[in-house]
Amino acid sequence: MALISPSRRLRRTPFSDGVEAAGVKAYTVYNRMLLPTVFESLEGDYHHLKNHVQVWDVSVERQVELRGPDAARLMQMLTPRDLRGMLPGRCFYVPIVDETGGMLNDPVAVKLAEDRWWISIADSDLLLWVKGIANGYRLDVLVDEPDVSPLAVQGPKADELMARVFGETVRDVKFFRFGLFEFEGRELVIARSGYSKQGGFEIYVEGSDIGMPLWNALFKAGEDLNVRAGCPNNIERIEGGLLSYGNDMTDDNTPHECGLGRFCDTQTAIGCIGRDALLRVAKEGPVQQVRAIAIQGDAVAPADRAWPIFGNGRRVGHVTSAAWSPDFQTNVSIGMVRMTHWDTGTELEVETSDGMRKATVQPGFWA
Ligand code: THG
Repeated sequence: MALISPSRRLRRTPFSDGVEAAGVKAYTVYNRMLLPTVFESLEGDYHHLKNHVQVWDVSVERQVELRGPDAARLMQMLTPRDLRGMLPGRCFYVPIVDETGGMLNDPVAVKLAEDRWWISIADSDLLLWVKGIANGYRLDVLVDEPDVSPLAVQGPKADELMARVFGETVRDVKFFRFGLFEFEGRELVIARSGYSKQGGFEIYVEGSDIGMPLWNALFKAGEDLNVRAGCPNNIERIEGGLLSYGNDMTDDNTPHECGLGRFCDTQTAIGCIGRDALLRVAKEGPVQQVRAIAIQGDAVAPADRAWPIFGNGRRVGHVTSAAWSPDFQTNVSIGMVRMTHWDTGTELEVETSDGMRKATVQPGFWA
């Protein structure tokens, strides 16, 4: 692949200077912003993430802020997950659907107060959809993108590093909840969450000016913990079954096809724009669904397009993400598979960029 040409359209982040100084080797583009993908190597980063602690510039997880009396009403219009029981201080993983029940995004909703929410978005222009709804329904709510850039601290030593910078009480933050912690006189939202299965936190850095001071403080405090700059790791996230919007799902998929049925309460999510459509598809059940799939043979190339899946010689789906797993000693992948072939243990063939490979449906996260 050729290099990415820098320009103003391709936004830098408050931490880009630190990311560059740390020797970033590759970027992807996400929400029109730079997202690092490799520092040492995909496998080197993977082992380090599982054993130590990393600081990730995930500024690309842009926030859509809802502020005003109709904020909660608007939030419920966007998702089939019932938000009535959600208290301030909580984070919810929420499918966002359009009027056909198609997935528009799979963000984390952060409830700051009854009338103030952040939607921490995956890679699609959700701001435009939300602004359109707020204005079309004449809701009393302000919708914009604040100067908030998440910085993730992930890995088994994340608690130790965070306690050194923010104090011991940060250890008490529970999964998918947040607290307010001070840094240089500013209150920051810190949640126990992040796009890995290794545990850790996400700091919602409010104010670009404190980005590099915080970055530097974390690296200084973690010298003896072998802290490194890292990024969402494609091997680790496929092993862990974390979906990637635009890769593993698009607006052609319902949440049920994405295995996100457990985050839908379509019966009681009154006001959700896709509710009628989802009530219909939920009754029938999906005819295809995401699956973890082991692909035999040596390391495959990254899946930069959908790889057709065949069962008994017929097309039965496609692989959407794949990587060689050093720990599992096989290629791990995520694919969308028709119901006739989605049972655990089903033998398949995948037409990878490196030719046809045998593959097997794994027990997993969504079955
Ligand atoms: N954190 C924040 N914003 C984000 C992401 C994040 N925006 C983009 C992207 N990631 C959104 N997608 C996901 C996908 C999975 C999870 C979070 C965001 C996730 N899932 C857990 C799981 O599936 O095991 C837990 C879900 C739950 O139990 O609620 O963490 O990572 N701020």
